[in-house]
Amino acid sequence: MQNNAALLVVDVQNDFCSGGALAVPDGEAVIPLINRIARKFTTVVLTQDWHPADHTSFAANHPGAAPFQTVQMPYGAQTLWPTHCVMAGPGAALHPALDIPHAAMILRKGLQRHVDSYSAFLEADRITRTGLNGFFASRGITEIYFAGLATDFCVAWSAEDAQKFGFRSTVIEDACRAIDLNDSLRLAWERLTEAGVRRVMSTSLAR
Ligand code: VGL
Ligand code: ZN
Repeated sequence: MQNNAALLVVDVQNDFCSGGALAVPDGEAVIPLINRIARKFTTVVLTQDWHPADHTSFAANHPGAAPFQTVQMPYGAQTLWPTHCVMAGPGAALHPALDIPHAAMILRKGLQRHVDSYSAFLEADRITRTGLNGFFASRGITEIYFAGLATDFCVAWSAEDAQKFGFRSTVIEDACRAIDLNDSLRLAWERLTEAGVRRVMSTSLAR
């Protein structure tokens, strides 16, 4: 892979894998594949969903609400989730089988109590930047490949934002798994295609 291309490995954390608080079906299946793909890239960044225990995306913090319900936040609709990826807790840790020693950075997102952040670039208020855009830009990265969990939430939002920030963005489909809530996977691919994000299988990646 060219040195202007980076890999973003999204939220491969215990809570999104089997036995986790918000387990993505077959989530851990992406790990061996991601470990192999990562070796093709000089620049790899990992993300961690990283919430305070009182985060407003947790159904438990809305009296009477249940997980997977939708509520209105000042920035728009917000799905309520089971309590997951509580900062520094075991569920928030990267999955122990993830093996990417040359990852340059780990970016944490979703730290603000009142704002969720599926995207690794822009929080859900669509204003607050994480700084990742600057990290990639200052290293001369122009292309970003995406893998991880979940296809239809954090991967999709990150890839769409990356494309909007001017990076040529590609989702590696077989290196992701989806939550697929209320048709969210189909809608995510529709949005990604509309935004100009490319979709490939890992077998088509150059060495
Ligand atoms: C995610 C729901 C809530 C994700 C994070 O990583 O896709 N999904 N928080
Ligand atoms: Zn989250």
